[in-house]
Amino acid sequence: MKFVHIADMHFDIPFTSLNTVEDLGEKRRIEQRNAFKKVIEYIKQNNVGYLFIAGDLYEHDYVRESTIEYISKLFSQIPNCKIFITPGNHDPYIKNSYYDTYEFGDNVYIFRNARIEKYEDENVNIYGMAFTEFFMEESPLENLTLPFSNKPNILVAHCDLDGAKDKEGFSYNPILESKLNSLGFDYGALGHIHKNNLNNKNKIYYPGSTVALGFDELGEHGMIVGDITKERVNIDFIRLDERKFEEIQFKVDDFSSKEDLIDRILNLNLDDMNLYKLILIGNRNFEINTREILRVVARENVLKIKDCTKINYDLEELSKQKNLKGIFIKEVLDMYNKGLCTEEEYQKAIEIGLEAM
Ligand SMILES: [Mn+2]
Repeated sequence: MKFVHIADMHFDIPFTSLNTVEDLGEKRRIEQRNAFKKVIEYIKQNNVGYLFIAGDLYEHDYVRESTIEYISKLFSQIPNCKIFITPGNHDPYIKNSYYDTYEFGDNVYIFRNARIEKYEDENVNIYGMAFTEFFMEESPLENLTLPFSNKPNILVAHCDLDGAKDKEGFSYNPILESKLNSLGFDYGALGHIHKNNLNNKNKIYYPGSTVALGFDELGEHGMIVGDITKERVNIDFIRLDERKFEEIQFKVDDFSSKEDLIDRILNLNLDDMNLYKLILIGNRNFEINTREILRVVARENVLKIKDCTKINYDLEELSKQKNLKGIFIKEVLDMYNKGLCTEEEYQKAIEIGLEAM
């Protein structure tokens, strides 16, 4: 049986991190739609019987009805494909959500319960659950048992795996891979983690977000396509997002002025389709103002510059000098040693001071 597995599309997300470039957020929302169209095209052309959407299909707080209509229309173009949706923490099944109020077609099955439910047909058993609020701390999987079946058992769920946590330290619907294996799932169609884990040995996969949402989602994004029997599962990854977010590190040691650095960035060989964040490293010989550089460079696809450089002065040595520079450095160094400023602040202060002298 053939299937497609996607997750974390986040339709209508505002893309606030892309606001530095005019209309880029809107372009990305169009690209989300294009990626989704490709999913539907693939299903049509390959007679795929099942589409698993493992949560965060849309952003509850931002999604518009017109977008839901757009999604639903595309669903109706693949009437022979059964579509299973397990709402996630960004699109929970709650009262007055579109999952609650909108009438999707007959081929769309939405899991509506925080406990595990089973859908069974002649080919497969599909187990799924919904986020019914924006955060779920405990997984209903803990108490699940699977009866023996000759058909593949598939789990579709939005969850954290093996103790993964978000930046704030929260685990969403946490489950253990070993638990899924011991229960006897033949495929885990997961969502929530935006980076794919295609080398997983245990048939438990995240496809990653369908299109990258920002610079914390580097590399290729798309969908998993698979073919499963009780004995084996073969999967492939198909890229859907034509853009990539990329980081480029470069050392500033050899540049003697801001102008040198800007010239170098202007001549960087970049792929027009990708979006770039430049990370400056090494020892700098001049003050770096990333905002100013970004403005002067004005390359459409260079969105961010992060300054991780250190100043190129031997401060200990300079602070021993019996002149204005020495006294100044010693003062600032003392403040830093007393904890009155951060390392970055003290470096900036010295740099600006020394340049002024
Ligand atoms: Mn997500």
